[in-house]
Amino acid sequence: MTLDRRDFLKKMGAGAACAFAAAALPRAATAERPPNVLFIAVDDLRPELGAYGKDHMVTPHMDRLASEGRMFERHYVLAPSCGPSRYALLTGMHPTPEHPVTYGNGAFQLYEESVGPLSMQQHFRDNGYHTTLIGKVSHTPDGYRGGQDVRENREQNPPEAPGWQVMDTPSGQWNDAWSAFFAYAFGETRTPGESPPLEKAEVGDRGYPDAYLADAAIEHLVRRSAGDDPFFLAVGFYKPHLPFNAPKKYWDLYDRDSIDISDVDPYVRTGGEFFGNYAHEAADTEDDDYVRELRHGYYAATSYVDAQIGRVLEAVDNLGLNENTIVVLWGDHGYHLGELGYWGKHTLHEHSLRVPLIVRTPDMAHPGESAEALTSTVDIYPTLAELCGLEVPDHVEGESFAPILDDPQATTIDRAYGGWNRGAQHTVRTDRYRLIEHNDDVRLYDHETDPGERECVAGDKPGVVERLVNKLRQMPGQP
Ligand SMILES: [Ca+2]
Repeated sequence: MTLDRRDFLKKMGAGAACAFAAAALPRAATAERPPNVLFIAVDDLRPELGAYGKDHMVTPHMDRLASEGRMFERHYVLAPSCGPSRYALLTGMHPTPEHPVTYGNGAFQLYEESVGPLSMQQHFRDNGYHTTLIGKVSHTPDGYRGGQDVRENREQNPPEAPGWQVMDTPSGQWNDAWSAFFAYAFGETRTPGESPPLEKAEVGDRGYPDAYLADAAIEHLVRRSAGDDPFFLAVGFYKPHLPFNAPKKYWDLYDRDSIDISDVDPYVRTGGEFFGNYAHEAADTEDDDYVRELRHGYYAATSYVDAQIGRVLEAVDNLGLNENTIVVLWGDHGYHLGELGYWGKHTLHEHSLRVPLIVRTPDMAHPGESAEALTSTVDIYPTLAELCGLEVPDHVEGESFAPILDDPQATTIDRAYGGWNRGAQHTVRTDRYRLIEHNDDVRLYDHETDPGERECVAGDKPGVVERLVNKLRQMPGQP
């Protein structure tokens, strides 16, 4: 895709060309037109990218975005699962015991029951933005209601969360969004309990669905760049979510034998996902070759989705949208690839809650300098609202981190919260510690000495425990 913005401007007339010929627009909204937002969600993406100091990874496009924007070293999601994490993103709210559903994948039911708050996309739409969803932005892979048992005519269902003017998720050779979400090559999809958790097929990029999502995103960028209204375009890629499938050329970027598995611990337990949905047994995790193969698959799927993100960012460049488009890249939660003996995401450890967040604004101050400050996913809604000149709705519980975009040394919050298991488990992360509370069991980890959260030090630090338990009680939405 090498469409030039100037070609569009010719069609639009000289007046528009003059407006866009101005020097870089200020970051905040201008009188003429507020900035566009391109929001890229990546499913189950660990902060295991070259930009995050993981030199074994081949992720040049996300790395480049980080070099041009602000990379957040310590961004935390609210829950270790797709639905609740994305619900917090789109509402700006913490999970709450008042609505236990907000801790689980059914979080978006709240909209169905008409008690959902004003969504981020609805707020942008109400303020003159054209809003588009492509792929997995809320919980389902196309944003329509309906679980895996609903595969046909999904577009007849209402959206999971209101506010999208356009919902356009191509499913290519897989015919429906759920089949595409669990895609194997050649139009195949997952058979629960039987399919392998990884695949290396000799196919091109369009051998898997994320290339189609990138195609759709590029098409909408072209269309929206010629439109009169600012746009809010959200694109949700499927990989590296299980199954760890990718074209062979992305597997070939890594040498299996050199994949480090020294931080893989003996099996303790696994998420139901590996067990229930794929031909995976606990005993397999004692096999170093298999463990290396799983990590290899995750890395290949990450490089594959990186390439698709690169195509979308290239279109942003080629269309001349950089000067008035905010780009956000966000992972919906992390993942244990054997750390602490766990395979999956459903824990409140650092591995599950820390994710990549990269924000690039048109007039980025100190581009390429990363920020160490804590930020939380509930902070994204108020940040984007502020950057685009919108009021922050009263229900939003996050705090704008726009000051960190101006100054990478700035701080905005001193804690990041999380919850899981219908409210039975909570966590708070501070600059130095993580505390996890599960009923009467309280665990404390000291990141100054133990970044892998391997040793509970609650017994040694009762004062810290007391302080952080009190902090946890201040989590918004708690009784
Ligand atoms: Ca996810």
